Formats: sequence, structure tokens, C-alpha cells
Amino acid sequence: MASKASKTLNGNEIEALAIRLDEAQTGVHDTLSLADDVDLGIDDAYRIQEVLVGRRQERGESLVGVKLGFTSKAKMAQMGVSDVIVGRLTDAMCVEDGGELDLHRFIHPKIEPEIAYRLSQDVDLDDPTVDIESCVDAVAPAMEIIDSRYRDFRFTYTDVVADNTSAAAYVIGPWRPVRPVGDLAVRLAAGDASVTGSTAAILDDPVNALHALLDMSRRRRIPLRAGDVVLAGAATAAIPLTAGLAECEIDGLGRVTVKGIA
Ligand code: OOG
Ligand code: MG
Repeated sequence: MASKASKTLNGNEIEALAIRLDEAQTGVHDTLSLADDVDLGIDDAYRIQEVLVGRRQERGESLVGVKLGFTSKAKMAQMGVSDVIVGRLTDAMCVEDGGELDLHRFIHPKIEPEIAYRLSQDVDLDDPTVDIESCVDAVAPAMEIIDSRYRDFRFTYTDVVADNTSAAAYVIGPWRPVRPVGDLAVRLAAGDASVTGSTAAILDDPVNALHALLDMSRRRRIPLRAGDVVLAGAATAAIPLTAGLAECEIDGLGRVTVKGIA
């Protein structure tokens, strides 16, 4: 049986797939799974993500952080993917706490509860002794808006990596000095939908997301810089984002809200 090579596409093919995803996002229309057309390996998927994000940078957006995906069983079960993934956040995706979000920007947005960490210093990915926890100075309740560019949110593991892990927008509540998070109750409500869970659903403790991030960043050469925001991955399944208030409360960390505008 032929094994699936992970890096098989040439530069033009990578570029074409990145453009397809970029145009789906900017044109607010969905596209079919890339896996329908190509045999997409994980290394190529991260190459597509890099080109895709590079196009956003060419339009003037800046990289401001990273996000992890599928760090909880609830998310893995909802989307049928069971490996941790990493994507990039840009300044254009940031919405202020209590702010408004024009839903016309999105194809089929969902919202999910997140824990955000803030890096206080650059992380040297080549230093084997680096202590990622000591590179973090603040923690906050947060929400992520995901908007898969794939029809009906149906994708493979490599598809979702190429699509910058469905990243679309995020909102961060009040930062507070970093402290152990462990097991805190999480509530998220948006329109008629709501979901509850615990921060311990994130790799048993969201701090483990930092260690997973270090590992992924080393493997994928994703820089981690002072000031970067890190979204640790949703503790619960995502729910549809509809017009009106969406709010997330995490016991002991506080509350964060955003208003969807139809
Ligand atoms: C992929 C993004 C997953 C998370 O927090 O687990 C993610 C998706 O569900 O479309 O952001
Ligand atoms: Mg997320």
C-alpha cells in the first residue's frame, strides 16, 4: 500500500489552494474540501496556511498571536478530528470586549469559549530548556468565532489546518495576572443556544495547551513573541453565532461579551 507523502505539492499548487481559501474568506462563500481534489499531507497543509496568512499580511494585517484547536474531547467529537492543530491570529480578527461584530463578514459563524494567555517575552524555540509557563504573564476569558471556509463545516484534519484552523475573529475579556486555571466552570450563551463545561476539558488543564503549543511551534517553526495572544482551544463544542449578545463567563476569571449584528 502506498503511504501518503506529506509534502507532495509544488509551490504553484500550494499558492492556488491558498488563493482558493483566501477568496472564500474575503468573498464570504464556502468551498469544497481540498481533499476532494488533492492528496493533502500535513506538511503541505501548514505550507498552505502560511501562504494564506501571508496574503492577509500583504493586505496590511499583522500577526498578533496563535490559537490551538482540538485540545478538548468536546471539540474533537464535534468536528471528528483528534489531533491538536495550530493557527495564526491577526489584528483584523480582534474584536474588543463588548464590541460589535458584523455577521455579514462570515459564511456560517460559530462561537466557542476560550482561555487566552499572553506572552510576556519571546520564546526561543531552539532552547531545549525554555520554560513556556514563565513566558506568560496574563490570562483572560475569551471567545473565538470560527468560520470554516468549507461547506457545512465538513473538513479533514489537513483541510482545517490549511484553512488556518477556521480562525475568523476573537474577543478577549479582562486580563489578570497569570495564575493556575485548572478546573473552572465555563458558560457560553449566544441567542437561543448555550453550552457549559469546564476548563479542565482543555488537555486536563489549559496550562498544558502552552506545552502543546511549544511543541507545535517548534515543529512548524511558528514564532512566539512577546505580546502574542494564545488561545488555548475551546473547552466545549461551538454553538452558532447569531444576532444579539453572546457572552461567556468563566468562574474566577470573569466575563466577556460581543454583539452580533445581522
Ligand atoms: C476548527 C477550529 C478548532 C478549537 O478551539 O478547538 C478550534 C473548527 O472547529 O472549525 O478553534
Ligand atoms: Mg478555538
